[in-house]
Formats: sequence, C-alpha cells, structure tokens
Amino acid sequence: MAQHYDALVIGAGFSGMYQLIRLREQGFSTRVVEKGTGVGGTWYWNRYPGARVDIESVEYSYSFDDALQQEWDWSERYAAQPEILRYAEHVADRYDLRRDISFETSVEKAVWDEESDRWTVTMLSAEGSETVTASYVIAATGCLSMPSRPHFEGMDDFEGETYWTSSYPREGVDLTDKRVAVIGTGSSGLQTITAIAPVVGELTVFQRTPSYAVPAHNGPEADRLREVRPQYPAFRELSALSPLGFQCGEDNPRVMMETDPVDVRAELDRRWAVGGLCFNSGFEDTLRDQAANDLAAEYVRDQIRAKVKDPEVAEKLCPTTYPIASKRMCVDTGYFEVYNQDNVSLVDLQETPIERFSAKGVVAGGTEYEVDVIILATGFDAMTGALNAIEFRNGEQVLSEKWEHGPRTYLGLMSVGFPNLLTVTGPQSPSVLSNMMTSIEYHVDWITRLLQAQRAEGLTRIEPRPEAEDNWVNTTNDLADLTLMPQASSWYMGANIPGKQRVFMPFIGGVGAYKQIGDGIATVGYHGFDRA
Ligand code: NA7
Repeated sequence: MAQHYDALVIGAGFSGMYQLIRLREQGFSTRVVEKGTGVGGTWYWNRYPGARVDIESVEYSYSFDDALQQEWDWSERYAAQPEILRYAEHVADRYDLRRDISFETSVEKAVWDEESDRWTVTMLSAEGSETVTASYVIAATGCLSMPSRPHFEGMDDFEGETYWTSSYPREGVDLTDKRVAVIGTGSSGLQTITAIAPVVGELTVFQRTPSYAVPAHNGPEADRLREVRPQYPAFRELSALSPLGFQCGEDNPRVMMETDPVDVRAELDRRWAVGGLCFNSGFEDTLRDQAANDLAAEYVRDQIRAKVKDPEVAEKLCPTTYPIASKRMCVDTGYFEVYNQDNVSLVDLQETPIERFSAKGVVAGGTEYEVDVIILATGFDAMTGALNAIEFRNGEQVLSEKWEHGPRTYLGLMSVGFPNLLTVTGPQSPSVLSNMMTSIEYHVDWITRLLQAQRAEGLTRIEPRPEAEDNWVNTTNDLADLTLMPQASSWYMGANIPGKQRVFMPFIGGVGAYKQIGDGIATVGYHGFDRA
C-alpha cells in the first residue's frame, strides 16, 4: 500500500517550508518533496556572483513568529544570497523541518482519483520511483524556478567554460584575470556583471534589451532593524495591506500629470536618493498613463547618462523600447559605473545579434569575441514553467494542456478540473509583483485555514466553479489592460519563451486588495468553490 499523507507539498523554498510549519501545527500529516539537496528554493539554486534580494531585508523575511524576527540579524539592507540561504537553513533547523522533507526527489506526476478524493503522486529519486497518495497536493514550486536556456548554434564547440546563473557552481568559479562574456542583462545579469567586473581580466556584456535600474544604496541594516524590531507586528500588518507587500510610503500617491513638474522632480529625486523598488510608488499614474511613464523613464535615462562617461555606451544602456516597470525593474549596486572601466565593453545585440558560439568565444555581427568563460543569465520560464513541468492529470485532462493558452485559475490558488490541488503564489495572484514573502505567507495561511475548514466540516474535496474561474481570469486580464504592462515583451507576459502564450500572468490589483478578496471569500464559506 502506498504511504498516504494529508498533504504533499512540492518544493522546500520559503513557501514549502512555511507550509510544512503550518500544517504540522494543525496536525496534518505532511511530506515535502524537494529536488535540491537543501532548503531555500531560489536562494538554494541561484548562487551566481552578486546574487542579492531586491526587497529590503527587514521586509523580505518571515513574519509568522515574532521570536524568529526578533532573533535574526540581517547584516545588509539588501541581503546577499549566502545570508538568505543561511536564514532558510536556520528556519529549517529551528523548526526541525528536514525530517519531513525528501531531498533530491522530484515529483513527476500526480493523478487525481475521483473515487477516493486523493492524488496519487509519483516521484523520482536516486533510489528510484516512489508512489504515495495525498488528500491535497500543494505546489510550492516557485515563480522563477524553471530556467530558460536558449540554445545558441555552436554551443558545444566552445572550448572554454560555460555557466548558467540559475545553476552556478556551489564552490564558485575563479574568474581572476579571465576574459568573460555575460549574456543577459536582467537582474541576474546586472548583479553578476557588477560583482565580477573588479576581478576579471576583460568583460564583454551581450545586451539584447537594457534594464531600468534604481540604485540600492546598500549598506548595514543594524539601524533599520533597531527601528523596526520593537514594532515588528504592526510593521508587518502595514506591509500585508500595502499594494506591493512592502512599504513604500505611498499612502497618498499623487497623479503625476496633475502635479507641478517641480514637485514631480523633487519626488523622483527623493525616491532615487532612497533607492530601491519604491522609486515608482510616489505617483499612481506611472503605470497607466504613457505620459507619466515617459517622465519617470526619462528621469532614469538621465541618471544613466550621468553615470556612464562614454555617451554612446550610455545611450545603448538606456531602455527606450518599453515602459518603465513593465518589466521587472532592477536594483543595482554600481552597475552602470562598471562601463567606465577600460576592461568592460558592451555589445548591443539589437545592432549585432549573436550568430553563434565558436571554439574561442561568441560571434556577433561578424565579430568573434574571444573569451575564456561564458556566463548565461537568460532568465526563467516564469510562473507557469515549474507547474507545467509536472504532469497534473485528472482523467483525460492535464493542467499544462489546459493552460496552453495561458493559466486559468481562481485566485491564483486553484484551477477547475483539478480538485485539491493548490498553488502557492500561483499565476493570477500578486506573487512576482509583490514582496514574495508577504504573498507566500498569505497564501500558506489561506490554504491552511481551508484545510482546517475541510476537516472540521468533514469535507474531502474542493474545486473552483467554472464561472468563478472565468470571472477571475477576466478580472486579472482587465486589470492588466488598464495598465501599460501588456506593452512589454516581459516574462510577466510569457514573452521571453518562444511559443508561450502571451498573456499577463500576475494579479496587478495589489497585495492589500487581494488579501481583502481572499479573506472575504474564505469568510463566507469559500464563495466560488464547490466543496463536498
Ligand atoms: P530576466 O529578467 O528574464 O533577464 C534575462 C535576460 O537575458 C534579459 O536581458 C534577456 O533579454 C536576456 N536573454 C534571454 N534570452 C536571450 C537570448 N537568446 N539572447 C540574448 N539575450 C537573451 O531574468 P533574470 O534571471 O535576470 O531575472 C529574473 C528575476 O529574478 C528578476 O526579475 C528578479 O525578480 C529576480 P530580453 O530582455 O529578453 O531581450
């Protein structure tokens, strides 16, 4: 007989770990399955040089246990990957999580059994294949966990070393004095470039699309911790009700196009000086009015022009082809200044696309760039990639096939036809448009409350109603269409993956509004769901 669990959780990142803590507390038998050898999810895999969070450390951490937030010291305003991974490991130790986690194991398939209201889950590890059953499957699979690895002609011919940022070697790579190429200039690329520029011999950056980046003004976090700690619970409550799941001082955002230009400039200056992703939160029309967006975008371009000495290089680094914030903005720690170094050069792939890799390097626009190492920072099949990689099957229906033309969910938590399958920070929830920690905690708490309600009422099955799902899909699309977001070829739109349906995937109505909807639905007995 296959081992049975109340819940099977896929993934031991921050979602899966917290889900295990909550379900255990409530006495649900739970097993977590994790591909890696340790906890931490994103922070376990992404070990490239300079990897760093883009939300302030005091916000990007668990809030569920005041003792935990009182005892953990963050050293920097924006913690680096090793510190965040240490935090994840600390949490795993503190709550003794590892005993319920199967590491180096991947879920291949989950099949719904209509008779028993259970999922039969097949997983694979070095020991072979194992089948278990679970009343609920909770996919804590992460939004940026399925790397996108484009193929370049001649890749295998390259005689140097090739690394992907999403699976960078644990032990690091000695790049001292080497000739290094970096392909990709999203967050991962920017952070890698900034970190390695001081040590490499030569650095050639291959840029297809430049990024808008706001300075982090990173530094010690001790003062901020001293200020926040005494009032942490109240601080977290504000974050949970804020638009982004972290605080940006946007209680009364103004309309940029109705504000005196001198005041607009002063507000942008003030936010630039503070740094970070709150840059856009001073005005509520930045993301919906092209004219306002243009002003904010030009402000950032002027900052880039001021930082980069060579005007031609500066222009190439200036994003012009998409609205500011319609692609995830970057938070940098001296990125643009890197181009003032003599050993750093920029190849604009819009002018000279990559033709192929050669034995000696990268060929673009007829020029062969000879390098020792190529680092690829080409992004992820975001939001749906990791979910679609698992065969979730109910009879003839498979989730990835249902989602062929874009994800369809109710609240980003469940999808019609797949009872008792829940997704933490799934598509059509705020997820990647928010502080992931806030959104993770909200979803995990919501799911835990649901499972308690099911048990208390003697119910064994829950599934959204088709009309609830239709309404939610329409709501998320309509909200996105009120903004400039759909204009960009972003991973929010699935546009970075050839053949992927172009549709805006996250819920853009804000974390606070989403929480009110989710709480309301639960409070009235899970409106829009069929339960039995
Ligand atoms: P991103 O933001 O998707 O960046 C990927 C970068 O790689 C981006 O500049 C892409 O250019 C570039 N790219 C992708 N494919 C190619 C090919 N074939 N040739 C050249 N360049 C390519 O991923 P990141 O890992 O940097 O960041 C993901 C998130 O993690 C980030 O937003 C933070 O939230 C943390 P493109 O823009 O598609 O033209």
